[in-house]
Formats: sequence, structure tokens, C-alpha cells
Amino acid sequence: MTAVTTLLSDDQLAVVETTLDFAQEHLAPHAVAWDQEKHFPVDVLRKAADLGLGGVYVREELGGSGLSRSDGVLVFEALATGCPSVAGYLSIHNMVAWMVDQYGTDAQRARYLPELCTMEQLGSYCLTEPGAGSDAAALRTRAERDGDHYVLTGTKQFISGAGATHLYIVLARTGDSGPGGISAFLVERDDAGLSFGANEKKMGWNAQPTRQVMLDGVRIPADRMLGAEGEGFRIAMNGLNGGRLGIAACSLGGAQSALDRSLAHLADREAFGARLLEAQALQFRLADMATELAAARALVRQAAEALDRKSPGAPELCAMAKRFATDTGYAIADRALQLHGGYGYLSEYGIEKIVRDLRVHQILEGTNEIMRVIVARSLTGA
Ligand code: FAD
Ligand code: 2MC
Repeated sequence: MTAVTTLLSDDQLAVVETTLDFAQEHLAPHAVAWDQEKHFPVDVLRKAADLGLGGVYVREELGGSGLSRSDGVLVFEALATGCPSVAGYLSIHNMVAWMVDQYGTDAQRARYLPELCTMEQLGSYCLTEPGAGSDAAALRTRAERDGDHYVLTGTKQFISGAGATHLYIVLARTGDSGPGGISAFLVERDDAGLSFGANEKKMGWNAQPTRQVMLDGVRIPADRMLGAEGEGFRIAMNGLNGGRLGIAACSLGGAQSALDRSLAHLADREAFGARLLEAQALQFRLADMATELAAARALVRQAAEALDRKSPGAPELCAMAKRFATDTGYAIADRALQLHGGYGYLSEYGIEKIVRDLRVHQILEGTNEIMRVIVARSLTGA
């Protein structure tokens, strides 16, 4: 793991070592079974929270770990070496917790953050709708003001963790069409009128549920608005800047694990009278995989630093890092499968699961085409 730990401070090294140990002890041994059984390991998430991973970016005085984005990408990369699906959900939960800390009132922080940080309560992020995915600002879920309450009606699609989670950040329309007419709300699982679709059958990310979230006249107190009226889209996008780095880091971790497994497999496997690892063609393939992974890691860390410094170019760098790291991570995992020959195709080796898990990172938290849209707009000023 030298490439992972190069240039880290002593504090960061300690964070990486602790998280890697956790991932190897509590995630990796169960990852294949959880995938097959579609098991969402909430008990293990709560163990992760004991290490401070439920409130990675939440301020320490509010019960969190107060880490920077630069530290956070190390955490999610290390976690994903054990299971990209569980690490991916943890990244989403931490996006939700950060949004409550960043945009919440004191009362909202006091109500939600302690239990989000311990993961007694889990979070979900509800932006996508059946008719509004990439074009998120076209969302149609409505929130009508009624005295001291808002009444929310609409359907959210593909919501990670839904049904098993407790707090839902819901983006809904309080005004005109377009981004400026959107507000964010804190909806609780027990709110009357909230219901969930069936757990979607998916290619990967099976260690966490994905469901529709239906809001049928969900009546919530007006003080459950997160941020100001009309600010919801900006809040959602700012959440995603960090979220995209979390997903990018999960791709790095999955790819690192696939590379490590390939090295071990080629060292062990003999053909044509020699170990496969002695074939220079295969060594070169490993060298390319390691090099591309290091390049992706460098970009993710640069984008994280830009976000920490609140650099004006940070959203574009986050989009570049998400696009590049998730494409690279998937390509590395797929090449690792090839290096395993037929064994790579068998579930028990865990490689095909990494390929399936990393595939969706090119789609969610903004497709990689939308990441190109963001980068291209910043280049052209459009
Ligand atoms: P569409 O927007 O219909 O896109 C279809 C295709 O057209 C894509 O290839 C897209 O890149 C391309 N395209 C669209 N517009 C353009 C354009 N302008 N230029 C070029 N190409 C374009 N959402 C949430 O809110 N919360 C969640 O927790 C969540 N979890 C998810 C978990 C899973 C497993 C999955 C699969 C999705 C999840 N999503 C979640 C939704 C995800 O963010 C969307 O699927 C994604 O943003 C794409 O939207 P769409 O599926 O509607 O595709
Ligand atoms: N960071 C900060 N602000 C942003 C931003 C970002 N990344 N992206 C947009 N904004 C701001 C933007 O600056 C503008 O602000 P202002 O009105 O002050 O000028 C406002 O938001 C509206 O932005 P646009 O005019 O660019 O809006 P448009 O509708 O043209 O498109 C686009 C924005 C395509 C970038 C956005 O819709 C998008 O990101 N789509 C992808 C949706 C997505 O990522 N979904 C993920 C769902 S969550 C998920 O999948 C999980 C697994 C949790």
C-alpha cells in the first residue's frame, strides 16, 4: 500500500491504518456474502461509527470527527478496499450529516447530528426523480406551505438506503420552475404519508437497499426546511461536490483491492512452467494499472484540497476527479478480472463483485457525462 500512504502526514497515516484494519476485519470477510444475500449491515455501520466514521465531516463539538475532505477521501478509499458498496453508503450518509451541520439551524443540528454521528439514525439523500435524473433542476416534487407546515407530494427514485434509513433530505419545489424554485427539507421515516418502493434488483451495490421514496401529502413543521427557501438546489449541489469525491475515493479503494488481488493471484498461479507473475506482459499490465490508479488518486486528493480551501474552481475539480477516478477504477477492476482468468468470473473470488460495484460509480452522484458537462461549462464559460 505504499502508493496509498505516500505523502501523508502522521495523523493521516494513523487514520488510514485504523480504517484499513476496520475494512479488512469487518467488511472484507463478509463482502461476497452480503452481496449475495443483499444484506445491509447496519450493525457493522454502527461499529464504523464507533471509530468516528458516522460524522466524518461533522464538527467535533457536535459529535463528529471534524475531518477535512483531504482526510475524508483517505477514509473512503480505505473503507472501499473492504467493500465498495458499504463504503459508498457511508459516503452518502456522511454527505447528509455534513449538509445538516453546514446548513442546519442550531435546533436541527441538536436534533439530528448526535444520532447521525453514532449511526443510530441513518441518512438518505433524495434528489433524483423518475422524470428528473441528470436534469435535477427539473424535479417536480412539491412542497406547499400551509400555515406552520409544509406538505410534500412527489416521488423520488433510486434512493440509497431508503426504507432502512431514518432521515431523508428531500429536494422539493416551493417556487417556480428551475433551480431557484427548489428548497431542501428534513423528512423523518415516521412522518405520515412517507412510504417506500420495493428494494430494486441491481447489478451491484447489493449490500445496501435502493428504493423509491413516495411522499403522499407528507405534512412537516416549517422548521424542517434546511437552509432558506429557494436555496435547496445550491445546498444539494454543494453536498454533491463532497459526495462525488467520496464516490471517487470508493473507486480508488475497490481498484486497489482488485490490483492487490491480481498480484497475489499471478504470484501463486503457474502456467507454461513458470509463475504467471514472471511474464513481463502481465507485469507491464500491473504496472499500468498501478500508474493509472496513482494518477487518479492524485487528482482526487487535489480536488479534496481545493474543496478544503474553498477554491472557486473546486466544483470543476470534483467533477474531473469523479469522472476520472470512477472510469479508471472500473477499468482497473475489469483488467484485474481478466488477469484472474476464469477464477475472476467466479463469485467466490470477489473480483466480479468489485467490477459490478464500481460500474455504478460512473452513473450515480452525477453521470460521467454530466461531469463532462460541468468541466466543459467551466472551460467555455457557458
Ligand atoms: P438520465 O438523466 O435519464 O440519463 C440517461 C443518459 O443520458 C446517461 O448516460 C446520461 O449521462 C446521459 N445524459 C443526460 N443528459 C445529458 C447531457 N446533457 N449531455 C450528455 N449526456 C447526457 N439519486 C439520489 O438522489 N439519491 C440517491 O441516493 C441515489 N442513489 C442511487 C443508487 C443507485 C444504485 C443508482 C443506479 C442511482 C442512484 N441515484 C440516486 C440516481 C442517480 O444519481 C441517477 O441515476 C443519475 O443522476 C442519472 O439520472 P438518470 O438515471 O435519470 O439518467
Ligand atoms: N457546486 C456548487 N454550486 C453549483 C454546482 C456545484 N457543483 N452545480 C451547480 N451549482 C449552482 C450554480 O452555480 C447555479 O447557481 P446560481 O444560480 O447562483 O448561479 C445553480 O446551482 C444552478 O446551476 P446551473 O444553472 O448550472 O443548473 P442546470 O440546471 O443548468 O444544471 C447540473 C446543473 C447539470 C450540473 C446539475 O443538474 C447536476 O449536477 N446534475 C446531476 C444530478 C446529480 O448529480 N444527481 C445525483 C443524485 S445523488 C446520487 O446519485 C447518490 C447516490 C446520493
